[in-house]
Amino acid sequence: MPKINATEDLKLSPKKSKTKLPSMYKVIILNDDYTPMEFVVNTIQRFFNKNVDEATRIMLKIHTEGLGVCGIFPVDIAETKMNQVLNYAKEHQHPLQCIIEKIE
Ligand code: TYC
Repeated sequence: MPKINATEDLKLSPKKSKTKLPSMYKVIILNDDYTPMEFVVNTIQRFFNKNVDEATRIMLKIHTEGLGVCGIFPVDIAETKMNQVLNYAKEHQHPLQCIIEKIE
């Protein structure tokens, strides 16, 4: 049957939520040949609130696989964590690298 009132479709369509979730970013630490393992464990504990066992597991993953995810955060927090790691490494004259990557 033809529609008499076209606005009826709008009324019946389900409401779309306008509040969208923030994009999330992985904070990733990279392996290198020079930074001591103990310093990496200490860094992960300090900035990502991990205990020594969790931090050691992540450090060993980075050491064997080349990189490891230390946490997932909204962009401003992810950038802050990345900069904290980079500054801390620089202060201690280690070449430790940290990046962020958007989760698609
Ligand atoms: N590969 C380093 C070493 O053998 C240890 C290391 C682990 C360095 C993790 C960086 O993100 C890193 N001393």
